[in-house]
Amino acid sequence: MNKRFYITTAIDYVNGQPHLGHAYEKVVTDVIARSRRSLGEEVFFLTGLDEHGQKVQQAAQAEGKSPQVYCDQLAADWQAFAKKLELTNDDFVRTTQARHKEIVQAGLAKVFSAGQIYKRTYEGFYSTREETFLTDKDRLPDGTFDPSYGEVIKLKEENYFFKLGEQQQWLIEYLEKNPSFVQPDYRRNEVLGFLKNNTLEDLCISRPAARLNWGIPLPFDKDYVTYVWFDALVNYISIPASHGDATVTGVLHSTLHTPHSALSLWPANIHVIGKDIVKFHAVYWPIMLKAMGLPLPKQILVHGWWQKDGAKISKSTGNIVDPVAVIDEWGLDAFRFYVLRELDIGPDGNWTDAGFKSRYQAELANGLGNLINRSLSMLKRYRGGVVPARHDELAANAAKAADETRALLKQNQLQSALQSIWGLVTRANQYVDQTAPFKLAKDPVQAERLDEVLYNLTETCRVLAVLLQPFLPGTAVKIYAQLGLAGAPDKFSDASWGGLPARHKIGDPAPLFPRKDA
Ligand code: ME8
Repeated sequence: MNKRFYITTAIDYVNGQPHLGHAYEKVVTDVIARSRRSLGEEVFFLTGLDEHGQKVQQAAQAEGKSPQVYCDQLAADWQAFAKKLELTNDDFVRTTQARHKEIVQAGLAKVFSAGQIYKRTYEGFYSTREETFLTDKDRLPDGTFDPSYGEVIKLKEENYFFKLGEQQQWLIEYLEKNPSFVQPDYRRNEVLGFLKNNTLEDLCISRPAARLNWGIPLPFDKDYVTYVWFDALVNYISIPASHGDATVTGVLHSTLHTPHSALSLWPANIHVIGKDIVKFHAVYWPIMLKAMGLPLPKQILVHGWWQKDGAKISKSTGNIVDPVAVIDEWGLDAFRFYVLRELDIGPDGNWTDAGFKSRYQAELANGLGNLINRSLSMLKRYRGGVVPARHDELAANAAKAADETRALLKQNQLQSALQSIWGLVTRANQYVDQTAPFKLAKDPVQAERLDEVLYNLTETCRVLAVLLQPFLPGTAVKIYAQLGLAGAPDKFSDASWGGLPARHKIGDPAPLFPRKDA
């Protein structure tokens, strides 16, 4: 059994509806998953929901529902959202599932018996809104706490803590020896800086059930539930365990998997996350895994945050982008294209409606759409839709785009890969202008030259479908259908020049990205 290329997104808090940031992270992960499949790897792509915690408990109460009913209703919306984005996820985790809870408890039991979890009294400040303990270090210069913490109360409470103190040094060394563990580099440097300049305080991993009962009970003390991160992060291994992954089940026994469907998944190849949760993934998660006796993930890939019109996305101020509304108006691939082309994985991005429309018009409608439509329409008009003999005038351009795209996809450089693919789109559009097939068609002496030009254009359209498939899957399939080709353009090796045989008959051209001139 081969180990699969295992890639995950963060699991989203179930309170509220999905927004642009959630959509972006999922699309990025989907493109990486699709591109690895196209490159011939077996992939397992996991996404899902983080359903426990005080906020969910309170939101459910406010709506007069049980937390489980509340989660079930929202989970249906989030699963529909994953479909809307045409994600190719292989599973969808919900942290309220038995298969997840079992592994959270097994992990906690293991770390507890290894002496890494202990109980102590905490006395200090507590933010109910953020469900978090605060110290004097969290105070602003004027002595108050940031308003985002809401009401801060004094609290004295016994809780369970996970020992982190002794773990700092090996993690620093690990990060130094494994530069690709956290990417991009500047995020890795931030983590290293944090570890070198701070002493890690032990992590509180529980809440008393009397105060918060919407959580997974600690296996060694039923009066407590697991606090969010020891629950949420474990989804990355609980789902492999539920698929019989031997690395995880060898350490954390699972009774809930079907042995004949066993997959080999752990360690994850990539955890895709946003910049706000780097510390949890790059510091706490490796320490938790080591304490459980499991290998670390290969990479934590950190993306930036989207703003809209230069300001924070926020429901309360109404500064939002509703991905579903954008998709309904412009199509899924236009949405996927804009977020991937506009923002590299790493820096923060800024959504503007004008920027979106401008990329749609210039790059999709006038660039790609126009190329495919005029190339296929000319083949139809001048040659009855029948592909002429092979000719290689654009072969080197296509090979360059394919080679660059392959290399860039392997490095998760999605934005650069799109730039390279658009290099080919631009070159082919130029080629139409330079060779002017509409003029050649008027001169019978030029018939052979027209055949050459039409072959080059039609074959370039086919290569583009293959290169675009991970990014714009629907468009790629449409291009294939218009070319009269069966199946999906989902094997990168099909991008080699010359795939279209002479005398093949194409289908019917139709605009891919209708112009919207309003
Ligand atoms: O943090 N732009 O859930 P979450 C880009 N449940 N990405 C954004 C964003 C924005 N404006 N806003 C949020 C959680 N995100 C935890 C994770 S993982 C074991 C548990 C990203 O719903 C954010 O950075 O608040 C995170 O990666 C993801 O959306 C889910 O955020």
